[in-house]
This record gives sequence, structure tokens and C-alpha cells, in this order.
Amino acid sequence: MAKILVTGALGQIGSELVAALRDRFGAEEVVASDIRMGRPDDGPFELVDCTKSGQLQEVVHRHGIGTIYHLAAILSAVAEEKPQAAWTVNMGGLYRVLEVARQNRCAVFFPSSIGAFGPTTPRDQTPQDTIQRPTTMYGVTKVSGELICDYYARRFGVDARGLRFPGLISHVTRPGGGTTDYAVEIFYQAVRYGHYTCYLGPDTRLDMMYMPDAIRAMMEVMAADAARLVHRNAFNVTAMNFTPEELAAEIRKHIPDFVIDYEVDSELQAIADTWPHSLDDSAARAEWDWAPEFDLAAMTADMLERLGRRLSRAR
Ligand code: NAD
Ligand code: AKB
Repeated sequence: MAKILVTGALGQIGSELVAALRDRFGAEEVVASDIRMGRPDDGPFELVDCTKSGQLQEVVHRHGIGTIYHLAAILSAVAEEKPQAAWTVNMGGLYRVLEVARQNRCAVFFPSSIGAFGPTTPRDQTPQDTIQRPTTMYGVTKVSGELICDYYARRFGVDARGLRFPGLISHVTRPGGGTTDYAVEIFYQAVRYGHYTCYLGPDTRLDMMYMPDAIRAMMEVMAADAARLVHRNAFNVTAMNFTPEELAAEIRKHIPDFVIDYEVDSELQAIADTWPHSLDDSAARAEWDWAPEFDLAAMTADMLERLGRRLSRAR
């Protein structure tokens, strides 16, 4: 089997995806890479800046790569602070990955986001195919990324597939500068201090997913029967949606004294206010049998149990 390359492998998703891929295919079959040096791991690691074609080419040739999970990116909150850098990394990186994939016949996974939608998109049960006029640089790069993946598939036969993820909640690696990060930070603060000050308003409803479902979704869409895929790319996927108030109420079922208060960050709130409340993921369900396992209650119980154990050991 040709090997797998993961870019941005030290991030929130990559740190768990690499472990899952190595469990499935073997440690030596999965090359983790990032622009920064990682912890010593149980398999190959390469320093790769995804905006540098030469570095990508060299690693793809040397390891005999057949599939690239392209996770390297700048997320929404940081992208609004540094829009030029976000364009360079998100679009420059993806373009180079697709070119290397075209030249070496690699398959590519590209993660899009609820950020690919905008204020004129229907916000409830957002359809798979709908208006996409995002007003953030992150969103602009995600829509452009979806389109260029479709183009490379149609024009050059690159097997590019992808998902539109909602906010992802996880306990292994802290998130890297997104608008939905509150839904992770709240758990660390709840376990440590029983208190969290939220930067989004109490009624901000956003779609979310627990990381085990996200990892499984990536691997399932890449393994899906191509003949069944009508969309191939940018599938809406979701598992739950909630507001900060609703998440706090769920946490209180486990930590009754937990307190949430609010200091709204107007810039992050403005981003969240342009994103969907809930996605319609029926295309993913119909075309490759997508089904999430974790709802709000199951995710909250698992997060608190795992973080509780880990943080108490660290004390
Ligand atoms: P992250 O910020 O945690 O990790 C991104 C990684 O990319 C970091 O380790 C960083 O060092 C690396 N990186 C940055 N610039 C690079 C470059 N030039 N070359 C190589 N590596 C570089 O992000 P994440 O949460 O793991 O997200 C991964 C992908 O999934 C991104 O495309 C993101 O937009 C998308 N996504 C994430 C979420 C989420 O909630 N985490 C939701 C929707 C979509
Ligand atoms: C972010 O908030 O930027 C990400 C995302 C939903 O794409 N978590």
C-alpha cells in the first residue's frame, strides 16, 4: 500500500488522526508532518512547510506517498487577524498539495468548515448545495478550497475528497485559534476551576462534533465507494448543535456548581453570527452512510471523564 502523508499533523485534528491512521494501517505507513517540530512519536515525522512545493515533492517521493490528508491551515480567529498569511497558507498550501497530488497520482483529503458559509446562507438545516458568500478570510479560503478540489478532480482526475466540519471538540490537543474553541476551553476551565468566562454570547447556536466522530468521518469518506459519490467533496457533516448556555447546563449535570459568565468578544461574535446554526448532512448519510455516534450528552460525559482523569494526574 502507498503511504499516507498528514500535513499540519501536530494540530487539534492531526494529533488524533495520525494515531488513528497508524492503528489502522501501521506506524511506518503514516508520515506525520508539520511546519514545527513535534514530540518524538511512534512513526515517521517530517518538517514540511506546505507552501513550499519542493518540500512536499521531496517527502512524497522519498516515502512513496499515495494519500495526503491536508490539515495545515490557519483557523478563523487568527485568519481574521492575519488575512494575508491565511490566504498564503490556506490557499497557497492547498494549491501546492493538489499540484503534487496531480503529478504523483495521490488522493487528497481537504477539510472545509461551517466557515465556508456566510450571512446570506440559510442558517437552519443549511443545505449541502446552497449560497456561499462568506465574509471572513477563513471562509473565503474554505470556499475557494472546495472549488479548487472539485476542479482538480474534474480536470485532472485527482481523487480529492472532503468534509465541511462544524466546531470540533477534543481533549488531546488544544484548538489552534478558531471561533468555536470556547466549546473545548469550557471543559478545561470547568474541570480545573468550576468556572468559565465565554467570549461568545449565551444564545450563540453553532454546529459541533466530537473528535472520534470527526476522525471516523475522514477515514470513511476516503474509503467510500467512488461510484456512490455524487458530491465527492465538501460534504456537510454534523453531530449536534448547542448554545453556550445549553453546554453549560449539560456540564452542570456532572459538576453542579459550574458557573458560566460572559465577556463577549465582538469580533469573534461577528464571525459566529455569520455561521450556520445546524447543517443538513443528508448527502453524506446517503452517499457514504455517515452517522455520528456522540450527541451532546455522550460527548460531555466523555470529555469530563477523560479530562478529569488527565488533569488530576497532572496536579
Ligand atoms: P490546528 O490549528 O490545530 O492545526 C493546524 C496545524 O497546521 C498546526 O499544527 C500548524 O503548526 C500547522 N501549520 C500551519 N502552517 C503550516 C504550514 N505552512 N505548513 C505546514 N503546517 C502548517 O488546526 P486543526 O483544528 O487541526 O484543523 C485542521 C484543518 O481542519 C484546518 O484546515 C481547519 O480549517 C479544518 N477544520 C478544523 C475544525 C476544528 O474545529 N478544529 C473545524 C472545521 C475545519
Ligand atoms: C474555527 O472556529 O475556525 C474552526 C472551524 C469551525 O472551522 N473550529
